[in-house]
Amino acid sequence: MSPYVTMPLAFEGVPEAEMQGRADAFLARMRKRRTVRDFSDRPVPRELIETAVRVAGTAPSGANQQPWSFVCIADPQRKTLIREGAEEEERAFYAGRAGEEWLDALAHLGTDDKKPFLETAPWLIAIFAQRWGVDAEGNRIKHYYVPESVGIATGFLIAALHDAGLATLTHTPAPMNFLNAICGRPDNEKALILLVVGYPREDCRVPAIGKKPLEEIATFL
Ligand code: IYR
Repeated sequence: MSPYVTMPLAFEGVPEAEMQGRADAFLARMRKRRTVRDFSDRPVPRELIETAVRVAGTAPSGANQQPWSFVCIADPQRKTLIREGAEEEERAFYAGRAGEEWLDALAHLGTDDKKPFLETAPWLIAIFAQRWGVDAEGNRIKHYYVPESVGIATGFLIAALHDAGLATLTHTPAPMNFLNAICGRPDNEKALILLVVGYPREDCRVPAIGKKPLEEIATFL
């Protein structure tokens, strides 16, 4: 067990008169985020990706175990392998594995089993959850609240990439086991999300959908 050691909180407050303006500006910025499926091949500097992953790494996590691995892929050969693996799963999914109810729920998004963006977009970030940790002697270390922790970190990552001026797609080919071999990740890690990152293609269109209003998503007691 590690000892409990403290340090001063370097809390950077915001002057009260500026708080609502800051909150409104952040909302306006986040409202511009859209999930994109038509990517351009315009390159994105690695440093931008590194910075966004550093933001993800600031997320809170169960027991501060930070049970995540972000595999950032620009290598065209690996991207091709990922496209092949994903499209194989997606063909089965759209051909019936999903079931009618699920396919009905997706109809308004216009998705299908073709995933050319997995080769076109400059970066893929495969996000792995470390279901358990491994210590120096190879013993298993229990990890806590893993899906919650990785979900929060992924939210930070998507927000950081958007704020930097990039587009993303939260892609979830299922199952994603094929990613472990391509990304060289061990068995204790499970791929949760494949984030596609880049610029939208000039002629990119997105589904005409909106977000629920506050009244529908929040209750104040
Ligand atoms: N993984 C498939 C299907 C899919 C599922 C959900 I839930 C979505 O919101 C979107 C797509 C695909 O990527 O096409």
